[in-house]
Amino acid sequence: MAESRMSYTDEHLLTSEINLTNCDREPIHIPGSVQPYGFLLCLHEQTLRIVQASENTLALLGIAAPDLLGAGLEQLLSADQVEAIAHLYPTLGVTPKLLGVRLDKVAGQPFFKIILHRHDQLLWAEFEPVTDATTNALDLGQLNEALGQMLSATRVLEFCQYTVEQVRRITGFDRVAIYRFAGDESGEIIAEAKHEDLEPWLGLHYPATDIPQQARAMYLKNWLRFIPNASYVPARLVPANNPATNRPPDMTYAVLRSVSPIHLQYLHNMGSAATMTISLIREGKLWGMVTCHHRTPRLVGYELRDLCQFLGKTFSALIKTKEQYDEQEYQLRIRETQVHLLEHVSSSINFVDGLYRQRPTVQDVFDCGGAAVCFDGEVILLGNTPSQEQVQELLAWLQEHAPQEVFHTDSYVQHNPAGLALRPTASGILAVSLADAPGNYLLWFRPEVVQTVTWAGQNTKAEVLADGQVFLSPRQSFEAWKQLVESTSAPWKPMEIEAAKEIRLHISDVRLKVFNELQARASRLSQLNIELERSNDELDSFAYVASHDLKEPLRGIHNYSLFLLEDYADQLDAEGVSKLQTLVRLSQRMESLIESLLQLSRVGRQELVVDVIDMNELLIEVVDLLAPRFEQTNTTVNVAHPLPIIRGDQVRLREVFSNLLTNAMRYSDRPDKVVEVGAVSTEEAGQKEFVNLDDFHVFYVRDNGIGIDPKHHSSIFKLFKRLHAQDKYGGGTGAGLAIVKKMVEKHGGALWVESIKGEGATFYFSLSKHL
Ligand code: BLA
Repeated sequence: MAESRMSYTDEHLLTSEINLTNCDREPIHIPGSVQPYGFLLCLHEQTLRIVQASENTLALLGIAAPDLLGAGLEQLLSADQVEAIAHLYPTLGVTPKLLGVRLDKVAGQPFFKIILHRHDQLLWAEFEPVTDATTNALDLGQLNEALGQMLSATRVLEFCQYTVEQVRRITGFDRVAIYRFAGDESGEIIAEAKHEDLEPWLGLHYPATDIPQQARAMYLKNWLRFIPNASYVPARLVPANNPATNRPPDMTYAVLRSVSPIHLQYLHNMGSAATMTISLIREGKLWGMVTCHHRTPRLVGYELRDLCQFLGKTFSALIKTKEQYDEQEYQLRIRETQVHLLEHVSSSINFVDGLYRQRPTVQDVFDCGGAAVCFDGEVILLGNTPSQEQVQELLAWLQEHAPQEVFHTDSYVQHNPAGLALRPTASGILAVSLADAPGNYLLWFRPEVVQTVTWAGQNTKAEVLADGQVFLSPRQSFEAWKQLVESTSAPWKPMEIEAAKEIRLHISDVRLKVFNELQARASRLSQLNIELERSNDELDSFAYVASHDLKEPLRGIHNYSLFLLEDYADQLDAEGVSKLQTLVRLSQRMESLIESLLQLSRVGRQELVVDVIDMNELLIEVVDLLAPRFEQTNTTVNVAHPLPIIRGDQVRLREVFSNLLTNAMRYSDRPDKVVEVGAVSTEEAGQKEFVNLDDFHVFYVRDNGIGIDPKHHSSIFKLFKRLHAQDKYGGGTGAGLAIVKKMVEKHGGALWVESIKGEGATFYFSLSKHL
């Protein structure tokens, strides 16, 4: 074999030089020999003369290879058969075409299948004998059944299981398995159908090196690799080089291509005498392989292999949808758990409780070993996790080095050497920060893959070959792989990271809601408190006034005066009657005082009915309503239109204006009373210290009346506060301004006065713009 590669030693390695570290460089596409269960003829592409033949033609045909060189196919085939090949020839490429032939011209085994393809300037004719030993039954019914079952699967594992069962049923191999590659190209047996005597391989992992790169590349081009007898003696090509190119021909597409000796040794170690491997390809990448093994040599006919290849291609076309189904299912599971979890979070008084006190907990959301809820200095551990102390250290590290909202790694030790101690439980970490407050995190942990993987042949000893080289054994492979994946967990899927982000958002939403609610409650409470205080004040005054000053005398005065007027009027003089009448009037006045009180308490209790109000219209209405009294008192009312359109309670604001206007009209001695109404402009506001006009509308009612001494400016808004004799200036109850004040306050505003005694007064009130 070495001889056949003489001219290639510069570029390629010799078989004797191949070891564990350099298998990727073994030139397996140019082995210069074939597996001897068939023979190979390489014909010159143009002349169609045989330029190379495998040396086993002698064994299979009784003709020595050198004797075939220079001849055409007519040496072996009938004219019809040659004609048939000539017919196929123009359509030939790397995809093989099959021709069944009976070699009448030669002695020995008469039935052959010729597998034809064109590649590397040669026409390749590979002859496979069809013997009694060939498993060749091609049954369309079987195919139908196989496909039917495969198509009925929805999930990846189910699909794989059906596939291995069907391939085993069709081919009769002792063991049929599906070997799926991981991101690092190591692999795992995820489905298996086997003879009951065999040890199961299901779940075993093998390193990437077990199928070197160049072999993988070849299995992408060539969907089926068949080794019917792993203890064969290779049959060399004669001559070794293609005379036209002076190098060994590229056997990538040759089914008889001889196998790497190192792989044959591997098969031997596995106890396998025959294998057939079907590529499973997803979107141009080798997704996995169906590997078939037999304990004894096993010849599977070309058509049956073709059928298996067909199943492989069908599998390849469908695997994406099955994976998508699994992904969606996992996503759905995540979603469902997420929803339940968040329900707990929302319904718990303390949201942290919702994260771990009942199932599903945070840990249940993802496939992970454990989780931790870290909040306000407390760390709650769930499942398999690092210790409290270690998690605290991790939190400190996260705060310093991973300030982003979501941090994930499948190898924490690569970020922080101290992570080495955490690797059994937390090689992989997914962390979401919960709040601005430092140290608040949700953490998910994934263990080191090495801890979870069953390694093929983990316990077998390394073999030392005769030449002293340590032969790769599964044990060696494990060590090599272990170094590669040490401290690494299964990766976090993008959908998991997304879900973690969502959980984070939901939680902060919930917390925000709770916070807002608390705030709203707090402000409602403080509002209530203020109102309570106010109404307490008023209630106090009311209780006092009502019980001592009003209620008792009212009852007595009213009853007695009525009684006297009715029964003793004729016994009294005019003055007496008048006094009694005054008493009755007084009691009536008391009644109106009580009425005002009630009105005030109503204003305090009732909610505003907020509407959009055009203040221009509202004032026109108010002024219209009061017009007769204005006329009587010779009062001119000027409204400085335009007034703004605002939000507020129509009825209340009408009362506000009506009250203020009535006051303005009343408290004046002037014959020409003028009242001005308007809204404070930005300009005016700028000149004085006004409330912020961005948040408030400010209105004023200005009169040219008697004015108010500044010392009374705050007391005039108190209940029943009168500055003047009761019957002076129209004799109100003294509740008006208190009621106005209350209404304005209900609108989120304030009422105040600016005035100098004798020079008129301006009442201002503000109304919130955010009602
Ligand atoms: C090829 N290695 C292969 C193939 C498989 C495996 C399936 C395809 C050829 C075939 O059908 O046998 C590996 N087979 C497995 C694994 C399982 C299995 C993992 O059934 C699991 C149950 N192999 C090594 C190392 C080297 C190596 C260290 O373990 C290199 C030094 C080489 N493997 C190697 C080579 C081939 C190969 C060169 C290509 C064989 C060929 O097609 O010529």
